[in-house]
Amino acid sequence: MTTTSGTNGTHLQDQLDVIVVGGGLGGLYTLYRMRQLGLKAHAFEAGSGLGGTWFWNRYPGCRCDIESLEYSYSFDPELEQEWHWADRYGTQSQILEYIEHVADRLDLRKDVTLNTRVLSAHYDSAANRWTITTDQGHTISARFIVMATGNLSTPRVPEFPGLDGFKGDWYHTGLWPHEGVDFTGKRVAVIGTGSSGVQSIPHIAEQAKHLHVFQRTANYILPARNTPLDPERERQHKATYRERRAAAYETPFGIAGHPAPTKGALDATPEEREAAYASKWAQGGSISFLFSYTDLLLNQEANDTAAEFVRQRIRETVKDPATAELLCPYDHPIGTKRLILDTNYYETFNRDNVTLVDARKAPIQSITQTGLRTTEAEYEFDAIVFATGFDAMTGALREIDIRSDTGADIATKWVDGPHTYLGVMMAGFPNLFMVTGPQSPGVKSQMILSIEQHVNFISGCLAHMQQYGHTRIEAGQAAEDHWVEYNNQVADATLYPKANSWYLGSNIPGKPRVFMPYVGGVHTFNQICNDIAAKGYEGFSFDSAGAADGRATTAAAAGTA
Ligand code: N01
Repeated sequence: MTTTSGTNGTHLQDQLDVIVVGGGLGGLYTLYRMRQLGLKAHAFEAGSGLGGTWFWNRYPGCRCDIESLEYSYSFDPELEQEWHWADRYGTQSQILEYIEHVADRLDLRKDVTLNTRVLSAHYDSAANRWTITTDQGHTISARFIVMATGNLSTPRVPEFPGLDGFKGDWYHTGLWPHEGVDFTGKRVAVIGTGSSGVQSIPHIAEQAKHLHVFQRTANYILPARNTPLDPERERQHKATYRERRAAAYETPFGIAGHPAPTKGALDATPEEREAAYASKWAQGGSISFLFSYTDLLLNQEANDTAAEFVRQRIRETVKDPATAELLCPYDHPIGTKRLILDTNYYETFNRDNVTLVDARKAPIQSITQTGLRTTEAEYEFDAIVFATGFDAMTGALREIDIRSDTGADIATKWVDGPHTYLGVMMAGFPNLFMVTGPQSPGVKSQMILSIEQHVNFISGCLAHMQQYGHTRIEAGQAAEDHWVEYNNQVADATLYPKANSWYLGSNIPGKPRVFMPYVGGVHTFNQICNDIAAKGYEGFSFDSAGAADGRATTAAAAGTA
């Protein structure tokens, strides 16, 4: 057992106020905010470097689908003025460089232990402390624990029989080798056509002798139209950065600069619709496309008009009609899975060295020593790339043995899907916070804005506790139940649940099918959080050094939203 940790060799045991799990964008901002409260916080990160998603996902073509000027921290006005983004959409290496710069600027590295995976987190109610164990043998405790574990941080390779015996090389996009992979002259398979597959396929196709793409579900893919960042656009954006950041909180996706639509698709003529979609298509990006009309995510008939527009673009681009038709999505409404932005994806299927395989008609049965077998055919490959996604939103938390001595454990609590209050806390787990946990808008928003919003809310809770001398905070059961029900109602009023997506957990066999993100919008969520804070953190219970605090605990039973 080790009780000493920290890259600076600090003796942490019994000195910590806050354990932070994760050294990505959420973990780093948490460290910064905890310091501002005068709390001693330390983060544990499984990777050998900082950056979370942007540390691990190094596959060729990896790039953010939110524009660089938006996808950045907003808390430091000088930083946002000083930092120069090279491209309209940041590449993985550009974003990682930015994160590392922020860590250095704020001197955060000394409070992060790398190469260390947290295995368990147990709460001792008498001591009112959380104790973690790690795969490096640490046992460390603190008063609070903040899970900044990410939503797409648990890569999953489907359990195909035979993978162990494959004689070639295989990779998962979310665990890409740091030294890169050279596919030159190789026969390659890519399995999966979500964002990771779509971004990597054009690059792999340029190198491979032959590339087979195994597609189970066709997706809606819009052009990114990435370019070097236009200096005039950067200047204008930076001149109004503060206003833009504030305005982002008033929008559904946490991204300003996209005028909200004012009419429904079915109120427009076919010619008007075509012109509207074509203009958004030419601009590039997904938010502006979804903002063409008010009802695209609410009304199937309206949605069909946008979906057909995209299918027409696919048919225009892909020369072989059969391949084009296979690439056309029909099985879910556009926008109900994460919209994908591409550069040259559809064009890639015009190459002689690329073959699209219908893995729905003929599912992959097994990996063989020399390739893979579907229900229809056998293929030989030198390398297989699994772009098969993640156990999203709940996977990283469920991998940690989180329990309390009062009987709560996360495996039991979430057996039928996640139960949280605001995605920030869970009844039964005092003093444990989540950053953009399930049932928060995180993945349905500009992620960094949601991280900041959540961490600011957590900081507000802790400042409130400092002010009133509380030592324990817990989500009330009634408030949590109400939030879960409300979350489901909001999702059910949209078309989102119609798609088999990782939002629903449907990509993981056996995972409960529950729609996990909050889709009421950043603007609504932020307002709800502000109202809850203004009411003394309504829905949470507090007590002080073991003695219940009447003022706060009475507020605890109330539901919200
Ligand atoms: O994963 P996915 P991802 N046989 O789950 C297929 C973010 N992200 O890593 O749809 C055959 O979307 C699966 O098929 P199906 C972004 O939020 C952002 O691509 O389940 N195929 C699907 O095609 C994104 O949404 C960026 O039928 C199998 C694919 O694997 C999220 O991460 C970049 C299969 C998985 O797609 C996840 O994206 C990258 C099987 N047995 C990621 N099992 C940007 O910012 C699974 N599949 C741009």
